[in-house]
Amino acid sequence: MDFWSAALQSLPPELSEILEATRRHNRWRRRETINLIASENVMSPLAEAAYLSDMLHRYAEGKPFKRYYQGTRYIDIVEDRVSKLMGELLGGALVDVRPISGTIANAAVFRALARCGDKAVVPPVQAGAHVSHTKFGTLGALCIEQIEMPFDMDSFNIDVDKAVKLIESVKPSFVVLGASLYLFPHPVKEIAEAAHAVGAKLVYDGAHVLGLIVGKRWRNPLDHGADVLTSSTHKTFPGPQGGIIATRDESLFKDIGRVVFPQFVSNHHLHRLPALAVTAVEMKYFGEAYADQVVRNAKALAEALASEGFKVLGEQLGYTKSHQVVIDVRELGGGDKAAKMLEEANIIVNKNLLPYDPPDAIKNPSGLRLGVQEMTRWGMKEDDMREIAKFFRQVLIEKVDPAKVREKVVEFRKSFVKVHYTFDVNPLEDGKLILLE
Ligand code: DSN
Repeated sequence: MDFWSAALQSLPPELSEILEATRRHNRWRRRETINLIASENVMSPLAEAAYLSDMLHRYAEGKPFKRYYQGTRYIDIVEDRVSKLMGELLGGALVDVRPISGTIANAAVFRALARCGDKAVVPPVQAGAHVSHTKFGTLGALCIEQIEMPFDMDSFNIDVDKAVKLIESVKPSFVVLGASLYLFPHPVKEIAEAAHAVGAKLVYDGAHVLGLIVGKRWRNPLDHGADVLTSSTHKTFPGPQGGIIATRDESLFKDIGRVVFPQFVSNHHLHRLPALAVTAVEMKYFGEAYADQVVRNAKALAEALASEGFKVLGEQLGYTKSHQVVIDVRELGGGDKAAKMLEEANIIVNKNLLPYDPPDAIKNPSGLRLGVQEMTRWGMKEDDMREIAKFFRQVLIEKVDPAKVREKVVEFRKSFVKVHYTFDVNPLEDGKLILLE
């Protein structure tokens, strides 16, 4: 009997059930599924090892070297260095690494830029605005009015002329660009000029594309007029779950920092920081190769899905320039049914509203959103994307029994067990500690 099975037998049943479910999750999601959730990724074994440090027990309110607690001398070094590393990756920026998520980063920036009753112009929800950009989420909680920018279906992008006119007439406190459904870069320069002309700031939510920005395969919004970049650190940027705020404006950085703490974080979950530092250094050395393969894989998957008979959005524009591919499965029963069928075959995706869906289609929207960043980290290339497209066809078009496709998916996945674009150092013995094997 292996260590794990013996340990489970000696534990109370309620605990062994939870730990067994955790072990099964690990095996299933890391070894047996094709994960195409566009907002997820995996850290390297080195980053995972760094994540499991004593810092996860400690407190360090405040900023490095100016704390409200004793015992932080090494935490200060890590936080100071990782902020600088992230700033370098963004072409020179001041970076606050304390937000514990992208939503908290947005909350702090929105609060620093606007008071209750002010207005914000944001992308439309169906075209990918994150929930924190909306009246249902953070904007609503801060009582800032949400005003949606017009979207142009032909360019699959913000309608620049109409958005500029809207900003001129609304005179918001800030404008948000960046999205969660995101195929082509938003017009940062034009919208920044319009925002600045009415005294508004431009906030760019780069959560989905941070890894592509630092890998130089997506425009850095700070180079094109955005005043501040918010992001999570675990989507295309393959770090621990968490958030950052970056800006080149020293005075804005100070104003935002005074809101981050004490208004939106007290302690900031310190164990993220060494893992974020490892990921930042990995991205410094391997980020361009990784980001390059991500965008190649996304394009290859889009083209392959189109040739397998799927309606892939963005065809006139080359399908995608990001890590995402979007398909319309309305005629195949809708996004809800399609996502569940794919899960039966161990292919994990999420259903998604499309820009032309009515907002109340949220339970069964037309679309599926696919992201290739995690499978790229596991070493997949363009040919593998073509195999994945065949699995999609078998499940959703040919209606092959998903259990039969699942067997093929599990077999296919066996070739991809090592995280790429990282150093050849593996303190976890190929994930054994994490997998609890
Ligand atoms: N809602 C997440 C997503 O895009 O999947 C981001 O927080």
